[in-house]
Amino acid sequence: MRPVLVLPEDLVLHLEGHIALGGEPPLYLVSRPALRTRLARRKARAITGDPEDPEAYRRALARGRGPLVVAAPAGRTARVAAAVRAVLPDATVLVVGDDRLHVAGAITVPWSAFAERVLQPALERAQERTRVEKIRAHFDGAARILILMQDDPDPDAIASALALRILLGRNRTGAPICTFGTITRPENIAMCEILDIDVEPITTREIHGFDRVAMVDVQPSFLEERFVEVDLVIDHHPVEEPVRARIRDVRPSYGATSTILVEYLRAADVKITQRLATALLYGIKSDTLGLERGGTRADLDAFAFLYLLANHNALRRIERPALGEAALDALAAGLAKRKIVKGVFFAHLGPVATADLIPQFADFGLQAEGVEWSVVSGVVGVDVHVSVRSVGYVRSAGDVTRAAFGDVGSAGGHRTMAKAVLPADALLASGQEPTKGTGCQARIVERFLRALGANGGRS
Ligand SMILES: [Mn+2]
Repeated sequence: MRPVLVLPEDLVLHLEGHIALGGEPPLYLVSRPALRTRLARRKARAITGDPEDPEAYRRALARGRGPLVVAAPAGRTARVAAAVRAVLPDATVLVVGDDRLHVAGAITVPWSAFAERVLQPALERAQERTRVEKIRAHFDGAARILILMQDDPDPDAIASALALRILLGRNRTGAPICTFGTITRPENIAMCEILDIDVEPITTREIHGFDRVAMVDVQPSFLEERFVEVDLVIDHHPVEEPVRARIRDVRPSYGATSTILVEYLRAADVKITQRLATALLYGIKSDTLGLERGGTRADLDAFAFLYLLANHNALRRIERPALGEAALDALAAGLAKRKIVKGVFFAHLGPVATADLIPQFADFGLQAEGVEWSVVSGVVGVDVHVSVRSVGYVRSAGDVTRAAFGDVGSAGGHRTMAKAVLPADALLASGQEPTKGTGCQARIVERFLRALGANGGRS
């Protein structure tokens, strides 16, 4: 299985011994003595011979069993590769040549791959670097920088804010991470606690205490507050109104703002700590539903890069918030009274202390054997919350949920996840028959199955 690399002569000239295959320096077979001398000067092992002559390979093999690099004279690459295949039928052969090159039994690398895989990424990286330099220059010398997120910041915003602060070389005093609202989702609160990220509330008045304003994962027009001047906007949401900022980087094709920040950090050679990697990985994961929704090649690259650096124990603790006694009781009761009808898992949790228990349990419901849908409900104050999950290859969860509950309250969602919030009174009174004896769950089962239709929601 000796590896043999067939390269055009002039490329070998440029590489000058910079090839190590599997850590082993290769033996070069070249036809021109001048090239052999040049390689020898670089301490590379080289022999001369006609690369289409079997005798040359016999001599090469006599020098050991390591990898072989064959320098093919101009225009003879394909013939040389074919000769290698004939003399060494067991060898792994790789040929570099023009885009039409095809050699049976060999792997070919076309010249265009050099542009695509080497030049293009390097060019993109260089561009990101220039962008980072421009941003740093603009924020340089500012005493206090405001890093602002949306009103109920999500993991993508929080991670992006932290990354920007680090990119600018600031700390929590010099560049606080702020919101006009508060963080509500338990996972997001857990993220800040476990990763020690401080998110501070801010009022419109306090904005004047800052020299520069940067927004991440949000655009000025999305906020009610009006800004005289925004210095920087980094976001991936579609642009609704022209973004008014000194520097803007809005990439609607990206699945997460965190991905943009990862590209910045990598281009600027900023060390990404385990804590920052964990935050950014969670940011991309939650915004793209684990790369299932809206994730692009860029998100995938950033994800793979962060995956190796992140703390997966911390991530697990963030994604699965601790359940208290009351939550466990609600889940036990819901599980005991579950109903599985026509491939739909139904569970009603009754009054719950935190609304997020409902979607969490809905995810779990999908694991029941033979189930394609999970519909979990619970009472939050005067409302009934319904979380719907589907396996994905059935009708859109958003459509079915809207059809089932849209006339009673707000309902909607996307392909595999949907939600409805219904006033409990209206839900109970909404049946055509007298509602006596039928509680929330009966109404939900009846409505959902009707909306799903006779074929169980198969599209
Ligand atoms: Mn986002």
